[in-house]
Amino acid sequence: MSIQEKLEINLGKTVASASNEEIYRGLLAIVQELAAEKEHAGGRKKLYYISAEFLIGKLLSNNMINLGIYQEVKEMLERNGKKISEIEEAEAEPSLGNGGLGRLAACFLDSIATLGLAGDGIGLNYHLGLFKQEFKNHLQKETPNPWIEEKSWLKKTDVTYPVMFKGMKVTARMYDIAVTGYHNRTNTLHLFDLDSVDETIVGDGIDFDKEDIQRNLTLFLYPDDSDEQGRLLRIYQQYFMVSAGAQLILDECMEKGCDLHDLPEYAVIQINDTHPTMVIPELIRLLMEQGLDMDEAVEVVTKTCAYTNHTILAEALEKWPIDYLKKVVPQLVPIIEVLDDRVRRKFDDESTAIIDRNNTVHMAHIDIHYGFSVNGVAALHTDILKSTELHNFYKIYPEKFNNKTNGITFRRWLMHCNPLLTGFLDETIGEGYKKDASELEKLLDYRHDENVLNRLLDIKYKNKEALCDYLKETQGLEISPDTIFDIQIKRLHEYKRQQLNALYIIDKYLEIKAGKIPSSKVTAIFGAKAAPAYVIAKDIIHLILCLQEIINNDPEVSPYLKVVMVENYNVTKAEKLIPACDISEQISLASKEASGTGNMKFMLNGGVTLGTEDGANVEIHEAVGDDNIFVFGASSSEVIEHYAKADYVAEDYYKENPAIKAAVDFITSEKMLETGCEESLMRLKKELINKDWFMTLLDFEAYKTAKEKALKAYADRKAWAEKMLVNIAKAGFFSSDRTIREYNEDVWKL
Ligand code: 26Q
Repeated sequence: MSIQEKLEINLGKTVASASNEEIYRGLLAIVQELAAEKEHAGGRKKLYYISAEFLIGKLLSNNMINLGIYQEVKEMLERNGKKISEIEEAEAEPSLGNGGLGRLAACFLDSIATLGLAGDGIGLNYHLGLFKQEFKNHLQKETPNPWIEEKSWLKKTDVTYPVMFKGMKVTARMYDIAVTGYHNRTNTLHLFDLDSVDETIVGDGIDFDKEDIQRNLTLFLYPDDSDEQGRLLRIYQQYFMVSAGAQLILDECMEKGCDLHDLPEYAVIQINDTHPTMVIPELIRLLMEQGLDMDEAVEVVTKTCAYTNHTILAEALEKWPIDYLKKVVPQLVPIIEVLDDRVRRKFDDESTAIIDRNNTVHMAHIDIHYGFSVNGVAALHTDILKSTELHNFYKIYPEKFNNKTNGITFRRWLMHCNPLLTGFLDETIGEGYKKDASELEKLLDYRHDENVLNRLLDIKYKNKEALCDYLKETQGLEISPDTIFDIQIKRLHEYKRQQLNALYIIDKYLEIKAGKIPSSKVTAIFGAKAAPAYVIAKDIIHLILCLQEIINNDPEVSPYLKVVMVENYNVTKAEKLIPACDISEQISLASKEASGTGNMKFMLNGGVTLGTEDGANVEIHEAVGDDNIFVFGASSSEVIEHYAKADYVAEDYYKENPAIKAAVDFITSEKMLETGCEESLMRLKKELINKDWFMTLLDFEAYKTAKEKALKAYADRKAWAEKMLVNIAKAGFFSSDRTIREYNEDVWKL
């Protein structure tokens, strides 16, 4: 039976007469059926990727690509007067993640299934994803972001587990989402939920009663943790996830005939950052319930668990007062105390203790002592962990430390989001690169082929036109594909330095106002959500929105410079922005961005990086060579030294560099105050002059010079196209298939 026939039976009407929503739901059912028919990856040992976030994004088109029916469906829809892009609109995006860490988990699931490895995800079924962002009066406003509909990718199962909290027992129910591999098997993402969760308790914006655990436990991804109730709720969520997850893992292993002493031969658990760390004491507890003694249980768990670190930012390393754990999960406290005691007896080093002198539990320390592998997510990041942040642990356990440079799935970030480039690559170098990404290097044979270079420019132009149409339709913005698309899209954080980009824009604006006409036309595009309680991050959004208002409406400036802040940046928007990018902004303060993965997505789509030597930018630089990237700024070792000596004084840069002073002063100029909020803009200006913890002003001159160089290089269209080509050709290393192969060879050994 053809897909059209199947769909029409399902719909009870013709495709031509069905609405987009009906077609979406019909295709959803067909895809779910096809995915269920696929074999699951087998074998004795299985990987469990446990993560508080899986930022999977919309699934329809990706699943159809992976199942090999995308083209057939697309053509069938066209014959019936429908567009696949309009059907996609009917799907709600599951935004079950904040940013990089959650998206990485989703790319990994895709690659694990594609490589045919037995590996499932374990997480939480948040009813509301990361908040929806709206702009009102040039400010971010947060509203609930529901994604679960009557018909969705979630399959409710009969599998339930009891989870004990202090004075309260709840029942975790498992929901499953099929994870399709590209032309391969299907794995599963298990998301745990509580039947009693109640969406009606959400009040104004994203406010809700934080103490009503029965009704709020899986309501939101990361509730605001600026108060104690929010932080306690986070512990409830984490324990709920790991307790149910641990019970599932033990059940599956026992079903395969595992004697629990041999658990490491049946299961390996990858702990995605510290959020699932309680799985370690919980497994120890469960194994002891099954009759193992403490020594055996600790040994078995240590051989089963591996930990990935995603940050060196002190404020993001989770530490919980032991009293919080006593209030929520008292059963784990004696176990954590024994784990701490053992470490203290063995190593006379306060810095590696689990419970510190203030009675605070360092979650990462549990992972490092009681896991067999510790990895960073890019070469530089792992080096910094070894030499600085986790140096005292590295001295104890050098054999545990390893690097796994992040990667991205080419199915979503090339084949799905950029069909024009994909078709062109198929024609030019064959389709082998879809299974073996290193084959992209075949493109290097064409680096001087004018035909090929022109085709690349043409594809980029078409993608820019499509983005223009989209922004016009969704936000009423008028931008031109004949300008340079300079894009910075990522979570809003001071260390990522969107404010540096904004200062450059102010500088350019002031130059134009002073009569210096630029030789290139630029559209500066941003997309970012700020954590609801992160005040300075919200101030930076406010600054950018005010600049958008002022600059785009200034007839002297707007022919040369426009500013766009994309509303509600998410995976779906990223898929539209990335193929249209000329210059990829990766300008974090060196040493602070563990890896970055957006940098890889841009590169793969022919965007040229303007970046610091940070995270995976370092490896991108090595791959493409000096001529095909624009690097600038203080090095990570210089930055680390500034912190060590505490010798960076932002005010000196402000006073001594007239361009910096003018740009910073503009933040609170009359012009800005006509549009923006004085309190917010004053606070931001003061922060830049008096603190500037992430050293924005330090790199301003170098950034300006590098950006001018990039803009100038863009004018030589042929030379620029060659840079695009080299970036695409060298992107193979950044396929998550490569990353997953490395995890499997070095860590999981499936
Ligand atoms: C911690 C404590 C309390 C509340 C929240 C958190 C929290 C939540 C989310 C801490 C960290 C995160 C997310 C971190 C993250 O996304 N890190 C990014 O991971 C990517 C994948 O490895 C890297 O590419 C990025 O460089 C890194 O910033």
